[in-house]
Amino acid sequence: MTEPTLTLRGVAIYKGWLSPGVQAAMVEELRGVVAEAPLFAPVTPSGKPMSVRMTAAGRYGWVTDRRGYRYEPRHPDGMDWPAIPENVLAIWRTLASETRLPDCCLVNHYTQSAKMGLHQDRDEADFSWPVLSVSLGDDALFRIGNTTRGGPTESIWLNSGDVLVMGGAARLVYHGIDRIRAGSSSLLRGGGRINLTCRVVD
Ligand code: MD6
Ligand code: FE
Repeated sequence: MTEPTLTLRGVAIYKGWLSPGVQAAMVEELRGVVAEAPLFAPVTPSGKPMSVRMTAAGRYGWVTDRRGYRYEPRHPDGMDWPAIPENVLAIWRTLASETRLPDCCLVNHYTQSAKMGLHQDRDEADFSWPVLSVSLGDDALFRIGNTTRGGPTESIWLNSGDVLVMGGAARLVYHGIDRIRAGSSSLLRGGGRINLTCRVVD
């Protein structure tokens, strides 16, 4: 059994899980993903532009636009989503499940001013599967709340190479990114942060 470095409100956090070499290899794999399925600027159902840019890999990608939040089998430009990178699947097998692989690896790109409001990941069919996330590049202040809106929250800085698993009673906790520490990592040419979230969708 692999023990997390710490558990915050039921969220398992594996600090420094990925070596610098694996992080660099993953960035190369992600360059391939983005070359096939370009980052796009999503809009919330109410019409508000999000500050992150997004793409995905796997059988499904998570998208949002005026028609709502949902999983789609194709990129908004019409192409299939690329395969989930092997280095990402390897982390999933070790920390999430060996019996089922994720259907979606959502890729979020943050510039220095980007953030993500408190939300639940709840567009999947079966919440018994965990969501696994990987942080690459600049540090991010991650906030974790409760399974209902409101109430106290706690925050932790996520660094490049950290992996987090949201499962069990913590599967539906509210969470978000308050800010990015620009220039804190040299992993990504041009700076910024990439967050990957892997999910079983249907
Ligand atoms: C981020 N993460 O780290 C945003 N969702 O940029 C998420 O929204 C997230 O880290 C579900 C599970 C783990 C996560
Ligand atoms: Fe999330």
